[in-house]
Amino acid sequence: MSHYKSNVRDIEFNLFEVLGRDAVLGTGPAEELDVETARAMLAEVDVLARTKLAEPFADSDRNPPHYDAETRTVAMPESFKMAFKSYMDSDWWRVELSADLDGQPTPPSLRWSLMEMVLGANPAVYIYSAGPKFSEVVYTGGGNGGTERDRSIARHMVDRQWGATMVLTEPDAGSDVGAGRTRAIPQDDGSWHIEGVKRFITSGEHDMTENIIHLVLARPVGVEGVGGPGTKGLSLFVVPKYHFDHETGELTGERNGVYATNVEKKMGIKVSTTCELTFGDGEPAKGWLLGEVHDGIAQMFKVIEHARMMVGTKAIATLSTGYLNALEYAKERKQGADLLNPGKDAPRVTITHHPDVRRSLMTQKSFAEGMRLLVAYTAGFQDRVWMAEAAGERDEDAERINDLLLPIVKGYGSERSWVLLGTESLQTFGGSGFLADYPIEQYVRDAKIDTLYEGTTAIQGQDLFFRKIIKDGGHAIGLLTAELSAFIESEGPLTEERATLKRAMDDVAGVVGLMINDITAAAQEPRNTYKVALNTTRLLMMLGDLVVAYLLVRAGDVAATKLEQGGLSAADEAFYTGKVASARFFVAQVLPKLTAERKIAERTDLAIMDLPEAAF
Ligand code: ST9
Ligand code: FAD
Repeated sequence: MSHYKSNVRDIEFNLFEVLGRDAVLGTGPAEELDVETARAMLAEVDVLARTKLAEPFADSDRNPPHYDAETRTVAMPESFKMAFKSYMDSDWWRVELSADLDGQPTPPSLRWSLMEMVLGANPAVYIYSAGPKFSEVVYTGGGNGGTERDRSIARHMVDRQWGATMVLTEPDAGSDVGAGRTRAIPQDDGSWHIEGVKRFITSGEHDMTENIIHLVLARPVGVEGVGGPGTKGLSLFVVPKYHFDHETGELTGERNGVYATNVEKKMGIKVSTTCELTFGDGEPAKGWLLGEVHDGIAQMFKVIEHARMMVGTKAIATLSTGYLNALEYAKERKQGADLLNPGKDAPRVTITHHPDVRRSLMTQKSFAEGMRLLVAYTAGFQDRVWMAEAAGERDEDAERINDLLLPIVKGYGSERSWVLLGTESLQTFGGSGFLADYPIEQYVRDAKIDTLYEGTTAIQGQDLFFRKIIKDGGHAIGLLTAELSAFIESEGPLTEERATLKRAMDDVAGVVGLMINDITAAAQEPRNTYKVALNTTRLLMMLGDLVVAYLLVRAGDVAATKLEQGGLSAADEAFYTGKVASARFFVAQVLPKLTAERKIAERTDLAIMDLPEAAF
C-alpha cells in the first residue's frame, strides 16, 4: 500500500472554491486550460504520485545511492531509477516550463498544486527532475537576457532531459554565500576555468541522466571591475559534467574537470545525493559565463526563489501525508476506554475517542490544510505575475507580495511541518511511530532538511524583516494588511473568528512597529540592531500564523455558506464541517499565543548579547 496519502479534494477546494483560481484558466497563456482539464490533470498526477513515484520511497532510503571513490561516480538504487524514469516519461515536468522550451503553460497555482503531490510522494524525484526547469534560468541568462549560446544550451537541457545543480555552498561559505572562494579564470577562447571546492551539492553526481549542468557561483580573477568581495563579486557559470557540442547537444566524449569527491551520509532524504564537488583539480573545469554578464547572485536568486517555494511546498506536503497516515491509524487503533466510561470491563475504543488524540489530529489538520492554502494563495500572486508577463507587462504589487510571502512559505512552512510531524503525527502512532514499519519516522528525517537548505530559518526571518519589509518600504506588508483588514471588517459566517483575527493582526503590527523603532534607534545606538535580530524568527512565525489563520477563516466562511445552503452529499457535508471546525480550532488555539509572543518581543533586551561566551 502506498505510503503517500494525497488530498485532492482539499487542493480543488482551495483552487476553485476559496481562491477563485479558475479565473486564470482559459485566458492569456492558460488559454487552452479549463477547470475540467485542471481537475483531470490533478487526478492523473495523483495516481502517478501514489503509485509509481511513491513505490521506492522506503527502499531507496534503506538502500541509498552508492558512491565509488575510485571512479568518483554514484550508482543510484534501481527502484528509484524506475520511479524517476516514470516521472520523466510522464512529461508532467513540462507544466513547469514555458512554451519557448516546449513546456505546457500552466498557471503557478495549478502547477504548485500538481507538484505538491510529486513532492509529497517522493521529493527526490522532483529534485532530480528539475534539470529542464533549471533551463529556464539558462535560457534567460538568469533574467539578463540570454545569449544565443545560452538559449541553445537550455534547449539541449530540455530535449535531452539533463540533470542540473545549483552550486553556491563551500566549506566556509554556507549562509554567508559571499565568503565563497571558488575562482573563475578567463580563457582566450571565451570560456572560464573554475577552481575550488563546493560542498553539499544536491544531485551533484548520479547515473540517471546523460549529462549534468552545474550552475556555479565563482569569483572572476584578473578581470578589471569584477570579482570583488562579497556576493556582488560573484558571477554565474554554466559548467557541464561532460563537454558537448553547443549547437547540436551531442556529447563530445570528453569529461569536464568537475568531480564528486565525496557524497555525504545523512539523516534523511538519503536518495538525494549531497556531493562535495571539486573543480579544476588536475584537469580544467571549463565553464561559460551565463548571459555574458557578471551578476551572479541576482541570477542565482532566480533559482533560489523557485527552490524556496519548492522546499516549503515539500515540507507542507509531507505534513499532510503524515497527518492522513496518523488519522488512518487513529481510526483503527483501539486502546483504553472512553473517559466517561472508565469501568474495568468497559469496551476498548479507538484512540480517536480520546480528547488529547482529537486535539492532536485537529492541530495536524488545521496546520496542514492551512499551509496548503498558504502555498496556493502565494501561487495566486505568482499567477498575476505570470499573466502580466505574458501580456508584456509587470504586476509589481503581486511581485512584491509574492516576495514577502516566500520566506513564510519556506521558513514558517518548514518549521511548523517538521515539528508537527514529530510531536503530533509520529506521536499519534505511539511506539509504532518510532518503527520503520510506518512512513512517519522517515517523514520526520526527510523533512528536517527543509528548515536548513535554501537558507536556514534564521536567514528566512532576516530576509522577511530586513529585505521584504524594511527594504520594500513596507509596501507589500501594507497591501497584505489592507487585505486582512478588509476581510476582518467584512460580513461572514465566522464572526467571532474575525474579532480574534483583529487582535492577532494588532499583535503582529505591534511587533513590526517595535522592530522598526529598534532599527531606527540603531542610528544612534548601533546595538539596537541586535534587538531587531533577536525577534526576526519570532516575527516570521507570528506572521505565518496570522496569514494561515486568515486563510483558514476565509475557507471556513466558504464552507459554512455551503453548509447553510444544504443539499450536500454525505462526503461534502463532512468535508465542509471539517473546514469550519479547523478554522475555529486554529483561531482559538493558535492565535492567542501571538499576544504572548508580542509581550516577549516587548521585553527584548540585550542581556544575552552582553553575556560572556563562557557563560553559555
Ligand atoms: C540549496 C539547495 O540549499 C537545496 C536543494 C536544492 C534542490 C534543487 C533545486 C530544485 C529546484 C528547481 C530550481 C529550478 C529553478 C528554475 C527557476 C526558473 C525561473 N530575493 O542582502 P544582501 C540578492 S542551495 C531575491 O546584501 P548578502 C540580491 O541580488 C544554497 N534576491 O546579501 C541582492 O542584491 P540587492 C542556498 C535576493 O549579505 C544580493 O542578493 N543557500 C534576496 O550579500 C545581495 O543581498 C542560500 O539560500 C531575495 N530574498 O548575502 C543562502 N536576498 O540587494 C542563504 C538577496 O542589490 N543565505 N538577494 O538586490 C542568504 O540568503 C543570505 O542572506 C545572503 C546574504 C547570501 C543573501
Ligand atoms: P551555517 O551558515 O554555518 O549556519 C549554522 C547556524 O548558524 C545555523 O543555525 C544558521 O541559521 C546560523 N547562522 C548563520 N549565519 C547566521 C546569521 N548571519 N544570522 C543568524 N544566524 C546565522 N548548497 C548548495 O549550494 N547547493 C545545494 O544543492 C545544496 N544542497 C544541500 C543539501 C543538503 C542535504 C544540505 C545539508 C545542504 C545543502 N546545501 C546546498 C547547503 C545549504 O544551503 C546550507 O547548508 C545552508 O545554507 C546553511 O549553511 P551552513 O550549513 O554552512 O550553516
